[in-house]
Amino acid sequence: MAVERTLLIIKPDAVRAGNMGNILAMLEGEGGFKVLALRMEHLNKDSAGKFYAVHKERPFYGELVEFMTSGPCVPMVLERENAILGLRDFIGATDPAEAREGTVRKRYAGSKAENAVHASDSPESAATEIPHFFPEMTARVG
Ligand code: 3AN
Repeated sequence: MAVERTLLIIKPDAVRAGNMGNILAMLEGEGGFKVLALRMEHLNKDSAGKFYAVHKERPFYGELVEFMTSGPCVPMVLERENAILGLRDFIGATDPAEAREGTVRKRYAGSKAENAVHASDSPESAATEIPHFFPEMTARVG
């Protein structure tokens, strides 16, 4: 399996609840992900709106941008074998009620809207989401 890079964001709800350290420990420990870059940032509407532009037509877009700008979040670049799909599996389903036991969202997400973390869902998403926050980095390994 190929070594890949992906983007994860610890969302404002998880930062507010004091779960940033627990989530990082899960990612580095059980998850086996290597943290290549990380920053705490309070997003403005422009940055959050651009990041979630793919959801622009969805009914929850306004709410999503509002929530993502409600406090600081922690975007990071993670690297591992099969990092993209592996991380999606590790964080669990979007709706915590459907998330598998032991996943990040099962443990730390409160609702479908405030669900603790974001992770790139495909190589194409990782390739645009990584430089959105870390323009000096690419999704490509090596
Ligand atoms: P995922 O984050 O698992 O890729 P998507 O792509 O369906 O899920 O949704 C993107 C983000 O939009 C989610 N992380 C969540 O915060 C928010 N979201 C999804 N569905 C809803 C909903 N029904 N109501 C409010 N927010 C939602």
